[in-house]
Amino acid sequence: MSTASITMFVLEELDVPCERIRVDLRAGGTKTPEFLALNPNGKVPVIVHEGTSIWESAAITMYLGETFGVERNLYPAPGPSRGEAMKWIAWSAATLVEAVVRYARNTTDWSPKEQRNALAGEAALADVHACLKIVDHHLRDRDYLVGAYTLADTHLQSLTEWLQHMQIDFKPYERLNAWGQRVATRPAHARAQARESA
Ligand SMILES: N[C@@H](CCC(=O)N[C@@H](CS)C(=O)NCC(=O)O)C(=O)O
Repeated sequence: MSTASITMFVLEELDVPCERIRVDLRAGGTKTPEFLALNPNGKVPVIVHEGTSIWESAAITMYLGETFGVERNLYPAPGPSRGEAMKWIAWSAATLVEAVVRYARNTTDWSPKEQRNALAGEAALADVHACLKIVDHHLRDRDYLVGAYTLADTHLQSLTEWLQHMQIDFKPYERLNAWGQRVATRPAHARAQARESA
């Protein structure tokens, strides 16, 4: 499970032919000269399409959405709905992930003990819950983030599964939980999960 999972779920939904290359993060697979030539940040995910490398999971989801998703009814055509999809993808990758990473760095072995700060961890957890409350409220009168199911749902679902894995309490978010269950029934979701655990 890593940020690359998001791209894997997106590709599974789109069902476009592609070569997937597994990178061993613990063995320094993102720091080799070959990898750094594709992504100088030394992080997954990165995709190469028509000879161009694209990194940052949010940019990848949006790029794959506009390139392959519109004709498959998985990404809105240009216009306000497209803007909404981009809004949720960017928000997930920037605002929500920032709070979660801050929480993890202050409360888990993501950081050495001497760098952790319990109060900063508490504040970060409050920020994570504020984000989850926003999505839960948004889902009060709709089944998906933007009209019918889109790659914005794929992107956010991958992150919320990571949050659940991190033991963040989802009990207060009835609508978010119902949305998560709806998304999890998609065949592509099951295929991606099987691929991830293979
Ligand atoms: N903002 C980036 C974050 C990517 C990221 O942090 N990837 C981590 C895995 S979750 C990574 O590749 N870490 C390898 C390393 O730092 O060596 C994105 O959304 O794509």
